[in-house]
Amino acid sequence: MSIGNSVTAPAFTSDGYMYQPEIETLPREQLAELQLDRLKKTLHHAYSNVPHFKQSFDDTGVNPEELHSLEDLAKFPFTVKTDLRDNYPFGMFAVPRDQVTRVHASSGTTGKPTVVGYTRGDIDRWAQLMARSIACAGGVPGDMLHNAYGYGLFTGGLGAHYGAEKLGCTVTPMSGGNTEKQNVVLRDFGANVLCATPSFALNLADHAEQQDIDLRSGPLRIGIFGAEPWSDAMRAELEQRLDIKAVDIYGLSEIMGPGVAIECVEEQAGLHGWEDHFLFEIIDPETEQPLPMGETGELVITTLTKEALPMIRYRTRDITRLSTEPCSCGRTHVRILRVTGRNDDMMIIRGVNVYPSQIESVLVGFPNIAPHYQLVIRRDGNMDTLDAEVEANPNARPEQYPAIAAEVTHHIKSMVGISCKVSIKAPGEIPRSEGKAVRVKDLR
Ligand code: DLL
Repeated sequence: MSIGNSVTAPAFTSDGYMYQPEIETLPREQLAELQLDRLKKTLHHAYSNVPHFKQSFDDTGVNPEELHSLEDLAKFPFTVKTDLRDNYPFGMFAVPRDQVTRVHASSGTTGKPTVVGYTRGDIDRWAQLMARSIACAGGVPGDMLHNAYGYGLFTGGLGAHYGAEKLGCTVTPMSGGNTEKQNVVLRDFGANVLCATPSFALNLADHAEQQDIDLRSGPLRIGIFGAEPWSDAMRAELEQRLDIKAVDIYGLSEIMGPGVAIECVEEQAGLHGWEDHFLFEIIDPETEQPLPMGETGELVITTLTKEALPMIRYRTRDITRLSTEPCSCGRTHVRILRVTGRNDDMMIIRGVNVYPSQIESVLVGFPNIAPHYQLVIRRDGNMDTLDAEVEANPNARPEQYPAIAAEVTHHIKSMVGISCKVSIKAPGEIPRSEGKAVRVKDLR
């Protein structure tokens, strides 16, 4: 397939409907053959069309021609989040901008977001993978699906939406927020499937009780929860309070969005990572060497079918381990065990990714504020809250503090997208570091 004048994209088939049990249960050797074929195409595509990849491959002394086995991928350089920032906004795209059907964005480590793009084919494959994921969670065509993932630059809303439509569900595009209205709609529309962050789902359950809405006795069967870490204890609580099966879904914008991996409803024990579209590795984050199957480390993902934004060995910063133990559902695709944390300082507050450095870059713009701050994360009921304690500049008068706090709150909301309670402290009140500054206190 030829895209534009000089750019060639590999012809990844975009076969109509999603549910392809033969792909999901393909013997692992055949899966590996498919991966190798697609990996070769992806490396060529990235090297020929993205200056960043040409440069980084050349600097490392590797060439796509030198990849003969999946193991050879370990010779290729990693891609990290700052590579996207350095090529902001569209410099990592492997197709001309006018071939990009949609963009999304996630938090960058500074004020600049990380921009990702999709061709029409990418959007179609994403919808298929999300449809496959919903089916893996137990959703069926005809289900009423209430989508409480945020619509907008975040990939959650539209990602789940297109997949649900592809599967043949009736979608309620609720987006986030409006807790009480959500519960009324959930009940009145008779949702069978709820897509939300787990913390928001718990919040919905809390409010339902206060609203005297009984979600347990309705037709709700399945919760598809992700975008933030959660635990088996939370699963048990959600399943009990909503009378559902709750499954974990994983994804990240740089790779695609939701639908990179999901638990099957049969076992609910580890997320099947869709290996016909992605290649998963675990590395030791210190030595950066691949670790054997089963060991815990950082998840690294290579895309195998992305046209607009191929990603080679993307360091997710997510800590987990993989398993190829057979699953009772019959799917052969690798299982990614629960992502329990990250090895960088990204916080996830009510499903929104936030780096302390993003807040800092807002604070430095204010003349009345000193460069001393602390972020405190608490759990209020089932929702996370973020407080910023910020020190005033000695020139600011105490009677000005409330106005400064209001202005900073407003800027953080509009620049970072998170509601954060700001309190202004007198000079000297924020504890000074005796080494590495402790910017974040997580009291959850
Ligand atoms: O959170 C995509 C998504 C939307 C996934 C809806 C699932 C459902 P980003 O905003 O780019 O994309 O954030 C990606 O969120 O690297 C993890 O640190 C974290 N994350 C996502 N899913 C899970 C999960 C979406 N199930 C980052 N468990 C990732 C733990 C998760 N962490």
